[in-house]
Amino acid sequence: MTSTLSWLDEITMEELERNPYPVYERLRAEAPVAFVPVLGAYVASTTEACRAVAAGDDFDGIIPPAGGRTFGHPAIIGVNGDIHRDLRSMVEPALQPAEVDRWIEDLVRPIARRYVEAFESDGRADLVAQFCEPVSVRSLGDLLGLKDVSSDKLREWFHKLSDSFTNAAMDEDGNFLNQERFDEGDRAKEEIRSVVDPLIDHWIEHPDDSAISHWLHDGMPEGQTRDREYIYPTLYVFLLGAMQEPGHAMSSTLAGLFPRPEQFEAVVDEPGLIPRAIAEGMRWTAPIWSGTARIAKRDTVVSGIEISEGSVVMLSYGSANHDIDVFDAPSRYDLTRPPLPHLAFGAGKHACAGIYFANNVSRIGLEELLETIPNLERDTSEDVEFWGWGFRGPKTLHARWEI
Ligand code: 261
Repeated sequence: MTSTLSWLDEITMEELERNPYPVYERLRAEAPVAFVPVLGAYVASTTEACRAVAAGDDFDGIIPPAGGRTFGHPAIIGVNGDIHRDLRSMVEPALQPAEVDRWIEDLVRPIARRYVEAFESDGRADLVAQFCEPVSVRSLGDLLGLKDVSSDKLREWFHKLSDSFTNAAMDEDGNFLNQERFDEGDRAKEEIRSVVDPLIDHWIEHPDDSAISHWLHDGMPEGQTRDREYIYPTLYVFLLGAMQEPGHAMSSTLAGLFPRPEQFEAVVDEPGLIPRAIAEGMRWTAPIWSGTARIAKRDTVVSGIEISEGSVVMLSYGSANHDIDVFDAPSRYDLTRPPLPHLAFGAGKHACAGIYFANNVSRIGLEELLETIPNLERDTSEDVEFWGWGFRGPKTLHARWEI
């Protein structure tokens, strides 16, 4: 497969991960669906193309190649039909708004308070490592039943799985260019299994209220449980994306607000604006920037581009959210822009199942942070470096305040 636009041949993984926006601005203008050789796949870059591919009848879900290499089969993001229905029915009960509302306050607020209290008298912190990531992993970790796995270990796992999942670079023959970038992910999975296998052994005999225990038992005939090999790929999906992304949502929102002191202060003064601030943060820097894909079930046309049966199309939602046809001055974080729907949670049958949970973790986290440290400011002696193509957010976010 070759591309018709020769500049596409020059695109590298490194430039996409450092800053995908210039390449994607050109893609949106010249080729809203285009084959990108280094990815060995098509990318959809506009709002229209992403919606058509994500939610259209001509496409099925498929896990991107490096994701499949990382998670194995059957991961919830890569299956369709009956298996997909069963896996959605397995994860969805705990994530329903009416269910989440019962325990989200009691789960997340003490966690957020504990992490902010640990540094509030320091006058400075890296909010990514000391707040956003720990609050994100501890909240989901406790929900899943991983209470005895430290937050640092859960952070290490999602970073290693993320690095493996996004190791997308391919040669012309469709072989991965950086085999060794999978190694750390493989070691993380071994460690995950050594920790989670004994927990599963326990839950099989002694069901409890943890989500993983429910995954094993719910909807199964009396005396039977889902096979652990069937559950693990979807557990890896959670241990990556669901662990990482509420943290990205919080850190990108803060990074967007910091250079706009009047908007930052408006949010501190009126915490009811926090959900709006988070929605704009996720519009501005979609945490799952280009992490999911579809496969064409038949020859089809998207945004005027012919796609043949079997083609894999990456959904670059982070680019769709910067589509000038939808968002005015898209690269600007602006709390006051018209609150149009964005694509950070995807669309179609594989749209995010955790929207309500993730938004509430992020909301409660930022409420606690801003209430405790209302005079928070970015530490301008340190840079803010956003990184990532598959998943994107600030690598660090140094802040200071008067104590
Ligand atoms: C919970 C969502 O997790 C993911 C979503 C898309 C790609 C990889 C993930 O782990």
